Parts: sequence; C-alpha cells; structure tokens
Amino acid sequence: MKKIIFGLFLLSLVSFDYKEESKYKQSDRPNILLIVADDLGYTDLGCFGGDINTPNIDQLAKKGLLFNRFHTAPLCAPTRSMILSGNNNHVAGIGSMFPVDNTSRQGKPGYEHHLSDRIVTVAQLLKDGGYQTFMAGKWHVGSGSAYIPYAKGFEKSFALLDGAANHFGNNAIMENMPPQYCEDDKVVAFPEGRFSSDVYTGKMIDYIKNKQKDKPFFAYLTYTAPHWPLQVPDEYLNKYKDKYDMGYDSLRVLRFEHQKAIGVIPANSKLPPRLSSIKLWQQLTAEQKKIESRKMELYAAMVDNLDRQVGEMVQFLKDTKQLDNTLIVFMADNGAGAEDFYNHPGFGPFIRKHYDNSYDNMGKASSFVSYGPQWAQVGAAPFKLFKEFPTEGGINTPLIISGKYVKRTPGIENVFINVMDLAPTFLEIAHISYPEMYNNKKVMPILGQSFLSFIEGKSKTIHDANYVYGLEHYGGCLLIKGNWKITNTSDPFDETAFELYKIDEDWGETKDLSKSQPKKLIEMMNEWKIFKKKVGIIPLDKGERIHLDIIR
Ligand SMILES: [Ca+2]
Repeated sequence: MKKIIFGLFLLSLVSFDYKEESKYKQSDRPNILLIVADDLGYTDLGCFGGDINTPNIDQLAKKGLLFNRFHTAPLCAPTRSMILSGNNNHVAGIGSMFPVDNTSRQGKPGYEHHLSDRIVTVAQLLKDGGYQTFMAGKWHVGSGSAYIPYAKGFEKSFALLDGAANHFGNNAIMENMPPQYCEDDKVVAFPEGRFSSDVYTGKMIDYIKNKQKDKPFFAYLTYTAPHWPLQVPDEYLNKYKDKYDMGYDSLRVLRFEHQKAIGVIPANSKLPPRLSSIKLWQQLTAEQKKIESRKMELYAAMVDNLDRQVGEMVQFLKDTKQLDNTLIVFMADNGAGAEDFYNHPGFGPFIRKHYDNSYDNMGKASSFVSYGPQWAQVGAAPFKLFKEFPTEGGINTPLIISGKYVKRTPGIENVFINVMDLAPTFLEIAHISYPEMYNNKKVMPILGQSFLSFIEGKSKTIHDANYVYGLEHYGGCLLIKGNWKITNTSDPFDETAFELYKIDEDWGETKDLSKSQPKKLIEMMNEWKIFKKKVGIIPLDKGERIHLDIIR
C-alpha cells in the first residue's frame, strides 16, 4: 500500500460561520444520502414502469417523489462534476470526459479533466460547515492526488477513480490500465473476489457507524452497477433466467406501454422509431436469441442486486434510528449505456484476449458482457437514443427524492429539475451559503437552484418558464428553455446542424421543427450563444469526431 504524496492543501476559508453551527440542533441539519446508479435506464425500475424486481427503490418512490423530467449530462464524468459543484461541467473542469490532446481545447480552462478550482465541491462546504462527509463508489472526476475524494472534501472514502472496472477484482479492462482505487489518501487494491456493490454498501455503512455522534452526515454512494461489464454474484446468475425470451423489440413496447399506463409518461406519448441499424429480433437465429436474452437477464439481475443494496442502506438507517432525519436522493447518472467494448475495434482485442464471453461464462468475473444499443433502446424507450447523446435518451434519467423534508403528496412530479440543483439544495438544508471566494481564490457562482421549497410543498415549480438548461460534451449540444429544446448530434461536428423540438408534446424528439419554426430556432440559437460564452465552451475543431463508435 503506498501513500499518495499530496500537494499542499490550504486551510479552507468558507462563508460558513462556525458560531452559526451551534445555533442548529442536529435535527435541524439532517443527514443527506445521495445514491447514484451508473447507466441505469429510464424504464428499468418498477416504479418507472419496468419489469425488474426493485421493491426497495419503489418504496422510496411510494413514500416520496418520482421525477420524470430529471436532466443530467449524457455521460458519467460530466454528470458527477455537476453533482459535486452545482455548476456546469465546463465550469467544473469536465468539458470533456475523454482526453482532448492535440485539439485546440487542450490545456484550456474547462478541459482540465479533473474538478477545477473555479468551483468548491458541496462535500467540501458541508465538511467545513460541520457535516461528516463520506464517499463510496465511482469517482471519475480526477485521479491525481490533488483531485481524489479525500482532496475534494470527503473525510472518508473508498473510490474507483476510473469510469468502469471489473466488478470482482483488479483485472484490467483496458490495456496497460489497471484499475485505480483509493481509500482516503492511500492507493489501495479492490478486495479481490468481492462484488463491487457489496463493497461500496459495506464501506458506507462502516463510515456512518463510526461517525461522530453529534454531527450529521453527507453520504455520496455511487455504485458502478449496472454499468458494464455485466457481472453478478453467483446467486444472481440465474435469477432472471428465461425472462427476456420475448426479445428487445417486444420488451421495448411493453415497457413503453406500461409507463403510459402508470402515468410516468404522458398517455399520448409516441414511441420513437426503433434504430434501423439493429436487427429485428425475429431475424435473429435461435443461437443469437439465446445469447441476447442472456445479456438482458444479467443486466436485470444487476439492477435487482442494486435494489437490494439500497434496501440494505435504508434498513441500516432505520435500525440505527437515523432514517427519519435523512433526506434520501436516488438518481441515475445518464441514460442507458449502449457501448459494447467487447466488440469495439479499439478496446475489443484486449478484452477478447483476457475475458471469455462463452455462453456458460457470461455474467461471471471472467466475462465482459454489455447489452449494447439493442437493449439500451429498451432502457431509454420513450426517448431517442441513449447514453453519450444529448437527446432525451442520454440525459433524462430516474430521480427519486424521499425522506426528511418531503412534504408534498407522494407521486409523479412532471417538473423540470436538473443535476445542478442537488448541491444548492443540500447547502440550503445545511444552512450553508456558497462562497464567492475559496482558498483566497474567486469561484464562479453556483448555477443550480435549490428545490427545497418544492419538495416541502411551498412552491409549485423549481425553475421558471424562462430558465435555460444548456449542456455540451464533446460536440454533443443541447439547450432547453421552457418546453423547447435544441440539440446537435452531428458527427463530425457542424454548428449549423441544430434541431428544434417541442419536448412537452414530443418526448421522443421525433419531429424536428427547425425548418417550420425558424423564429423559435433563432431565439434558441441566441440563447445557445449566450450560454456557450457563459460557461466557456470551445467548439470541436473542424472535422473532429467523437472517438467512441456506437451504432445509432
Ligand atoms: Ca454512467
């Protein structure tokens, strides 16, 4: 175990007044548990109309609020930078999750590839303000010693610094890139043979068990499930056996119809066309069907296990009489993941050499299964495309808020809310204001808005009708204002290729109105120019393409 050598950390100077702290009783400053699922689809959870057994998460929704218009970034790292900062991913330093070497963006602010010093993390502010701050799971927003959870406000942490890893150990999933884990300020290895989600739940429970009694906690629990490789503990391997023999085309329709029936999506929603690049289920051979069904069985088992973990956390809080004083937020970081690295031209050769995807081995630690775009479009059913894309399929993800402060009648909330709203809400709950200066350096004002008064039932909405939500990641662009949205999925990037949608009527982004509503397009493009400047987006170079090859 080698010690990470840290740079100098200046003592923090925050706007929080320590004399203020004593003013609040513990009950006035509740615990905050933020659970993040990785690549969980919009249609997977039972409460969102899915068929996977998720009673514990459903119970949170039953007692709390289910948001059907929660917006994140289309990928893991930018979303996580926005969670932690309450700001845009460019301001937070993750303008790109992929390296931008040899482009005009290299070395520029916004493209640091780790959390920037233009923001202060919500964990840091909560810690400075008297909370105990814990993190277990995937970090993905910086791996240098000055950028790991320990350096960004978490007192205790056990973190995977990369975007993905083997769920059972330290076998690399990319050439010359062993997984990077840290525990507090030390480099550690993953406990070989244990399952990722079990390890993260166990660590978090330990942290809370051993915390100082007089302090509330902020727990950031970021599972790597159900992100590929689809691997599950042995007792889960056959839990969904034969459940998906109807195939991806039928399941997509079934889930979509069920979402309409239970009111998660409007009753008049139209299912966007299926991807023509994907073979019709009925055209697959019996052998192909068997393998495809197996992929979804494993994915479902992984989601089922994730639900068990959530149940364990909630039960622990209940048993230790902390549940009533805890705000619980459950969210997914982006849309369903369509990547299939096993069959990827760049990543595939290494993975195929070291992992065995033969049928009987699928789902075990030595396999590397992904469910691909064919099943990802099931997970994203009411929406167009999936993870990586700025369409709703990439960015409209499950959010459930439950527990302390939720005083609205439980149910489905059709209000616009986004990932930057979490940090300001947590700060408001803790009576902490976001500073203008931190460590003698000016920081950018927070961009999210607190939803505390909304969940308390004191206000009808979170953002007003003119609120603008913009986002850019590696050339994928979107901007939402009220019920309108512009988006750009051109590749190579073309700044004149924005499409226009009225998303309250067209959740699936099926009718591009950019030609028929030119005035609206101009208005939205003007907003885009303002937004681009505000957060410091540098466009892709001429002809530059995103480098992940996903079928669409
Ligand atoms: Ca993710």
